[in-house]
Amino acid sequence: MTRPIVTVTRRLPQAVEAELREEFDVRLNTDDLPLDAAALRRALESSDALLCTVTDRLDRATLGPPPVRARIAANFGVGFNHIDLSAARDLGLVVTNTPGVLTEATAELAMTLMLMVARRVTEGERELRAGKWTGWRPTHLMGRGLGGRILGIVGMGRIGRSVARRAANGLGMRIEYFTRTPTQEDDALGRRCESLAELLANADVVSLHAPATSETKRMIGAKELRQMKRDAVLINTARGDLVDEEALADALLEGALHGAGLDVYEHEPSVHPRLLRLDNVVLLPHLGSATEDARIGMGRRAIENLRAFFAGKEPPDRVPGA
Ligand code: 8YV
Repeated sequence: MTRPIVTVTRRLPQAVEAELREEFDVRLNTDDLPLDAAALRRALESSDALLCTVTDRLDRATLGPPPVRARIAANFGVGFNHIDLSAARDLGLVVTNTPGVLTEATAELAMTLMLMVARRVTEGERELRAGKWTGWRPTHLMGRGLGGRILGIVGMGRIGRSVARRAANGLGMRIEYFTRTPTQEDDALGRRCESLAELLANADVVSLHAPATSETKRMIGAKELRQMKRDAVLINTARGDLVDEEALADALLEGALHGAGLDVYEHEPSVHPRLLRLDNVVLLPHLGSATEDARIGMGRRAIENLRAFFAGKEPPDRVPGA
């Protein structure tokens, strides 16, 4: 029996590539360089499935006109804003993602960023490595403690809730949240705000956990940054599209915020040059799900989706709308 051809657009953890080989005719990207539009289109035309990632821009131009051979794009990751779902639907391409398996890893990274910004960790490390540390002194790099402060969570999905629990139980923070579809479970985790403005005005730390959609694009701009407390911290481990980076650089430069911690950017892998020059922002290279457990879990979840699809079943994580 011929096995489905699966083009895997980036290197995956070894265990995942080995498992894929057991069931599929796998085409690996041994160089691990991102595929451009032409290479993605060739993959769509010559394979039965794509196992793709956030670095694959599957927009209408690339998905293009039918026919293609591929019938499913199994995304390695939970966010799918790099895939034009309506173009995928027009092409008859099923799209799946990998929810659940990266919740803990991403929540941990949001906590890491919160502490790094509040306690000025990277400023201290840079100073020490540059040989500029002159020794202990009472006024050296004083940051902000997080215990008892208000954490404002934007978007109470799996990751937002996990951050709420960690911040409340681990750091003793008080939780407020703003979300479009609140549940009773959310009420047990914190106080619901009626508007984003209310949350921004109350929170000492604002952490973004909303998906990138046309409604959430640049939801944090100049106006929203002005609504935040002057000594607040902004954390973004969701998607760069949510924040107007130019406006954030202005706010950080003017001292309108204590600081920011970013793991995602509007134009990855480019980072706004003005952010790169600021000391009160911690910048990480999209590491949210970068633990071995999460990345292997994501790979296995993508395989489960492919397996179900080619067995003629409904894939467990089919993205609605595609
Ligand atoms: C992934 C992510 O590493 O899952 C997501 O949405 O943002 C990341 O944690 C990335 O998307 C891989 O495709």
